[in-house]
Amino acid sequence: PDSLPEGLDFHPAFLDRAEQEALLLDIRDVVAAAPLYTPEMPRSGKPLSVRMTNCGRLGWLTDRQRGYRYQETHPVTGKAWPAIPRKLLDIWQSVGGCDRPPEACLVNYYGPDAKMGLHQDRDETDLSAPVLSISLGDSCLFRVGGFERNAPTRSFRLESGDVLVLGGESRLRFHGVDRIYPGTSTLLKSEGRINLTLRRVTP
Ligand code: MD3
Ligand code: FE
Repeated sequence: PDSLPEGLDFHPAFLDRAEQEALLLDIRDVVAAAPLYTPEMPRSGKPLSVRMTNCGRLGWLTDRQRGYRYQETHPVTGKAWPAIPRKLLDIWQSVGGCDRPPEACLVNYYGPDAKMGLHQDRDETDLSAPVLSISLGDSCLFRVGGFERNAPTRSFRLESGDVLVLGGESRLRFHGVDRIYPGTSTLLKSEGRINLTLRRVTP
């Protein structure tokens, strides 16, 4: 396979099965306090196929009226986001390579037919900090490109327990999730994939 672009630090099977199960219990608590909701595209209001929630001081969201942004409260309940579980802070400490703690953890839930189009992550004021991604449940086909939408892309699979750290110039690469491979993991009680994305938002 092709080597990954500079700035992508891939840790396959970083979490063993017991660690994935323990982390999943923490995420179930987060979702109990801050339910998954369906985000909408700015202006069109078209629903995303991925359902989302957050933990941490700030959460990323999008809706028709106000578009992409970070805010301190859940868009449906109006409550503050729950705290980031300690296990996630520990993972950030050990492989994130950033001395300050993450401020936001986006929880993405992909059902068997969900996907995420090619995009850049640029809603954070601090683009120097890395982004750390953890995959749980079914595998997906992930795609990473260059710094313009039409640049060539490379695809690879992300599997349950994999950790990906995006730093340096790669922080602004286009990326997306082309498809889920339903039934490739027994971690979740049903089909689907959870991705946790830890970020700093403010300088
Ligand atoms: C590569 N999520 O929430 S995380 C997102 O699997 C998002 O749910 C995907 O993209 C998911 O914004 C991918 C991995 C990721 C995150 C940021 C990146 C890959 C990246 C930034 C640059 C290049
Ligand atoms: Fe992204």
